[in-house]
Amino acid sequence: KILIVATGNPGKLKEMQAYLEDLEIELQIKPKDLEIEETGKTFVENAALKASQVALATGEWAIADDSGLAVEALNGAPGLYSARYAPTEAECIVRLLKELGDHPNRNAEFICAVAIARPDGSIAVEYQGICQGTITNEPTGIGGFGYDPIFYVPQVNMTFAQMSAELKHKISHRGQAFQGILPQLQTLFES
Ligand code: ITT
Repeated sequence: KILIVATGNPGKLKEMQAYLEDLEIELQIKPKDLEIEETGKTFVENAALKASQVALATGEWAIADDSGLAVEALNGAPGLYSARYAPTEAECIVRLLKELGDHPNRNAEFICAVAIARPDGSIAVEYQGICQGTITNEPTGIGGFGYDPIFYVPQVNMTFAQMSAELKHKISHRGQAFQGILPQLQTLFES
C-alpha cells in the first residue's frame, strides 16, 4: 500500500516522514498543484478534510496534519490561522511578538491533529496531540520551523528551536499525535 503525505509545508513534511520511516509503508508526497481549502472549524476537521480530499484525488491512502499555536492572552490566536497569520514564517513570529507585547500571561499551546483517510475518502484514524509552553520575548534557537524559536517548554528549559529533532519529536504536539496513531497505522497497513 502507498500512503500519500498530504502537506505542502516542508517543515512538517520532514517531521511526518521521520515518524513514519520505521513502518514498511511506501510514502509519497502530495502533488504540489493539489490545494485543499481549510474550511473546518477545528484542527481535527481540517486534518480530516485534507486527508479525505487528497485520498479521493489520488485514489490512495492519505495522511494529513493540521496544527497551530494558540496563545492564551490572544484568545487562542493565531490558532487555526497559524499558517496564514503573516506572509512568511519570520513575519508570523514578528506579528505574534508584537500582538503579545509585554503581556505577563505568556501561556500557549501547540495543537496537532492527524487524520488518515482510506482511498474512498473515509476517515480511518484521527488523533490530536497538545504541547503546553510559553511564548518567549525574542526568538531563540535555529532548529525546526514556523513558530519554534518563540515556543519555550519549561520542563526541558528550551524552545522547540533549541531542541534536537529527537527531543522535539518526543514531546511536541506532533509527537503526541503520531504516538497515538502509529499503532493503528501499523494494524491498518499490515492487514
Ligand atoms: P499543510 O496544510 O499543507 O499541511 P500548512 O503550513 O498550511 O501546511 P497548517 O494549516 O496546519 O499547515 O498550519 C500550521 C501552521 O502552524 C504552520 O504553518 C506553522 O506556522 C505552525 N506550526 C505547526 N506545527 C508547528 C511546529 O511543530 N513548529 C512550529 N510551527 C508549527
